Amino acid sequence: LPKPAHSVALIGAPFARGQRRRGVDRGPAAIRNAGLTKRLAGLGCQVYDFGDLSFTQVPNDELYNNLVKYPRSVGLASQVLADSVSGAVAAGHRCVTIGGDHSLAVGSISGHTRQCPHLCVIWVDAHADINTPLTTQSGNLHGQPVSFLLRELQDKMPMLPGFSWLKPCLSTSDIVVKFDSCMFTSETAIYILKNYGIQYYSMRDIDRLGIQKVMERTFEQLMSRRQRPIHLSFDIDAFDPSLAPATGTPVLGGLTYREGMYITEEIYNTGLLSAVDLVEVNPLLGASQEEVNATASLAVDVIATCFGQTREGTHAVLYELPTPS
Ligand code: 4U7
Ligand code: MN
Ligand code: MN
Ligand code: MN
Repeated sequence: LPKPAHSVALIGAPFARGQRRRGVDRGPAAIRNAGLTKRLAGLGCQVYDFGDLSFTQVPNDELYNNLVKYPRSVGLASQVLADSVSGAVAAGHRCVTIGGDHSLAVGSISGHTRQCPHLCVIWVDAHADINTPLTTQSGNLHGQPVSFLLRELQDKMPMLPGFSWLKPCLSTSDIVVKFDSCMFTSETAIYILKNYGIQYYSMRDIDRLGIQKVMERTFEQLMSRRQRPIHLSFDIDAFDPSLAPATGTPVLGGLTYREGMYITEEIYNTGLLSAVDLVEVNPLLGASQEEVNATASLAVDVIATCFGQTREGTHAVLYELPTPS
């Protein structure tokens, strides 16, 4: 039987203060322009577009530790998003958050856990985003959201201004990270993932095991004891830059289109997807309009596949082949 049609809340989060490059706050508009609502409606979803959140710039938002940027603005943005996601899920919708940079996941995931405390997280990204404010090299908070969410890391986390509202809401066993362990930027991430026993799959693991095995093992770990709502946090830079060029921190050797679609098809097939973030589309970073369009339409494909779009295509059930008269 076809799965019940979803009622889907769409939340635009035009936020860029988790990183340095201008333009990622225009991600929501680019993704909407690529036809997201129409595609979801075409899949039988009832779409409730909550519009774009308005994020106020906190004045005198000084660096933390002379390095971490815009902590108060980032903390406030996630606080606002948390309320919005919590409200949408409480109203019975699946929740789609379109970004904006990945610091927003602090808000979307913590807000989601208010309604679904036993949720699990699948993090798909070129990066593990698990730096702490004390290990970050860049000072950009879009590289740190996971560390704010994990209970086990809290003794390593300083109290950042703007984050006093946040309670860590995940255990290390509640999350599986798929990322490209590119040697330049991920040694700290690898250390943290290993040290805390966080399950992760690198692109090399995907090469060795294949995406089907990786997904099977992911669900085995996250769902073995019981079925639980899934929060998918998808950074468009998980894809190879040839597919998603308009993004701020591209990494060579990312997901193929087929791997990306397989991940989201499998998540749809569980029937347990409860919220998805699609972040880091930056329309100012495409070398051409074609590159921007390709990145935005890939983002739409990812989200549509989370809600039932299949590569076999969908056809009317009572389709009748025309016959020559
Ligand atoms: B994104 C980085 F060092 N790890 O901390 C950092 F490579 O949300 C990149 O995944 C973080 O795009 C990328 O700044 C954050 C860097
Ligand atoms: Mn990310
Ligand atoms: Mn990334
Ligand atoms: Mn990025």
